Amino acid sequence: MITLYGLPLSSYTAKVRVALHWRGLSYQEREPEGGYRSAAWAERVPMGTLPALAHDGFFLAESEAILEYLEDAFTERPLLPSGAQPRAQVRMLARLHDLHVEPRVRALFPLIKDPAPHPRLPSYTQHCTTSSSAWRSSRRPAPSWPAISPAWPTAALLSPFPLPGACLRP
Ligand SMILES: N[C@@H](CCC(=O)N[C@@H](CS)C(=O)NCC(=O)O)C(=O)O
Repeated sequence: MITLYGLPLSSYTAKVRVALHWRGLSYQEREPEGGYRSAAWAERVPMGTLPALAHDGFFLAESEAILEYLEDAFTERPLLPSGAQPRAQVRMLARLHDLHVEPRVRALFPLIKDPAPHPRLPSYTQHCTTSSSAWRSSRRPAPSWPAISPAWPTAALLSPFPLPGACLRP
């Protein structure tokens, strides 16, 4: 029995959801009882984050750790390619998502609630346009890239993204 604790808007949760679907595993998804800011959730996950996974009494937080657990526990349909270098490339993409893409996407969340144009939106849009072409031309390791996609959910999540830079930093 697998339970994914997550949120619809969370791309960290989406990584795990993609990995579960890729393997054809049946699971239920729900939000923590009382919400992820509750004291009960803090007891299970000290950082109070989502996603988390429960599997036959085993409980784990942190999306990358969960992906690696699924890779080890369900070996029939691996997401990681074989070979040290392709595996390292996929892990690099995962880090890029976790450390650089998601935090900048998250900085835009207030726009959902606030109908007024965000003062930094024009510079963000401009930056996305320029960094998108820069990403394509200089950062994508073209020869081996297709071989690893969609090897790891983050690779699939990340590939259409530009790599936003510093424009959303305060
Ligand atoms: N490193 C964590 C980050 C997870 C994360 O930040 N999740 C967000 C939801 S998308 C969250 O739980 N935010 C609540 C908070 O940080 O208080 C992972 O990869 O699972």
